[in-house]
Amino acid sequence: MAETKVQAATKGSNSAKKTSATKPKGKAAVETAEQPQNVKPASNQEAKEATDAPKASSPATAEYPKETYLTWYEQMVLMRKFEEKAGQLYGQQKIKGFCHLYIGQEACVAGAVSALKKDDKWITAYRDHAHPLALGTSPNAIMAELYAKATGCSKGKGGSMHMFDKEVNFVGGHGIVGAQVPMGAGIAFAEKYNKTGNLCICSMGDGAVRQGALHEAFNMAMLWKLPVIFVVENNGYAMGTSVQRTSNVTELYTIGEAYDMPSEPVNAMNVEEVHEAVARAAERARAGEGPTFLEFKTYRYKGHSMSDPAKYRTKDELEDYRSRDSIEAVRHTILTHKMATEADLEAIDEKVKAQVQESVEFAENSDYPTADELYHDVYVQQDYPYIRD
Ligand SMILES: Cc1ncc(C[n+]2csc(CCOP(=O)(O)OP(=O)(O)O)c2C)c(N)n1
Ligand SMILES: [Mg+2]
Repeated sequence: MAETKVQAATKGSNSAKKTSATKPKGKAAVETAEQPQNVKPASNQEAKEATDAPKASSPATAEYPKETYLTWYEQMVLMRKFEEKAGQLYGQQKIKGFCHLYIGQEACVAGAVSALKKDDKWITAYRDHAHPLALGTSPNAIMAELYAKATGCSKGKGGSMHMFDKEVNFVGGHGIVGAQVPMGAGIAFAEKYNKTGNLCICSMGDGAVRQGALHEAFNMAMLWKLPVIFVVENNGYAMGTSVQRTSNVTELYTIGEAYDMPSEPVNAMNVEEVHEAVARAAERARAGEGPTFLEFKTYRYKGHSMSDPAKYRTKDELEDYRSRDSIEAVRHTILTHKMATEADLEAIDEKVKAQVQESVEFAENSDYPTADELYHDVYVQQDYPYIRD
C-alpha cells in the first residue's frame, strides 16, 4: 500500500480500511447522510434539528485497524492540548498578536492527513496550528513560532497565522481570506506539470467561498483537471457572521457543481467520514480526473480569535456540537471495540501533555530573531526574474 501521511508521521501505522478499498459513494448516499446542521439561532427549526442529531457514538463495527484509531486519537489530543495551552499562554501575554484556535475542528485535519501521501502539499488559511502538528512538524517549532522566536517553523517571522514547514510539505497558513485558493490551484498545476503524481489539498473557511478568486481558481482547476482537493471547513461563521447572513446558497458544496466539479458534504465531526471523502477525492486526483470540492461541516468551540467572546451564538448550540465531539467519539470507538484500555489512553494523554510542556519550555528558552533577519527570506529565489533595476 502507498505510504500515507499517518504512516510517515508515526512510522508504520496502517491507515487502510480493514475491508476493501473505499468506493465512491453514490449521490443518494451522500444526500441522505446525517450531517450536522448549519448554524442558526437556537429558537428556529434547524437549530432544533441540530439538537436532535445523533450524539457521539461508535459504529457497530470499527472500520479501520486499531493503529489508525490510536493515531487519530493521539493526533487530535495533541491538537486540542496544544491549543488549550496556547490559549492560556495568550492570556498571560506570552503569545501576542492574532491567535485563531482550531478546537472542535480536529477531525477535519486528522481524517484528511490519514488519506494523503507524504509528498502531497497542504495549504490553508490562518487557523493553522493543527495542520502542521498532524503533518509531523515538531510542536516545539510551532510553539516557538507562536512566541515569535527564531527557532519557530517560520523563523519567528510569521506567528500564529503564518506557519510554514517545507519538510512536511505544509505550504502555509495565509492571512488573506481566500488567498490560498488560487495558490492551491497553482501548486496543483506545478505537480501536474512536473508529473509528480502528488496532489494539493487546499482548505479554507466558509467566509472564503464568497471571494471572487475562488471562482476563477475553480474554473481553471476544472478546465485543466488539476490534482487539487478544495475543502471548505464550514464552522458556521466567518468571524461573528453566520453563513445564513452572508450567503444565498447555504449548502456550500453545491457551489462546486456550477463548475461540474465533483462536490459533496461531509460530516466532519466524524473522522472516519472525513478520511473516506478525502480518500475518494485523492483517488480521483491521482487518476487525472481533476479537482473535488468537499464541504466539511464542523464547528469551532472557541471564538473566532482570542479577542472574540462569541456572543452571536447560543450556549445550547455550542453544547450540541460538544456532545458530538470527534475526540470523544474516537475514544468511545477505541474502548467499545477493546482496541485499548482506559489506562492506555491515559498514557497517550500524559505523553501529549509532556510534549506540550516541552514545547513551552523550548519556546521560552529560545531567542528572538536578530534585526538582520528583516532582510532575509523576502524572496527565496535569489535570481527572481521579475525584479528590474
Ligand atoms: C480579504 C480579507 N478580507 C477580510 C479579512 C478579515 N477577516 C479575517 S478572518 C475573517 C473571517 C473568515 O472566516 P472563515 O473563512 O469562515 O474562516 P474561519 O475563521 O471560520 O476559520 C475575515 C473577514 C481578511 N483577513 N482578508
Ligand atoms: Mg468559518
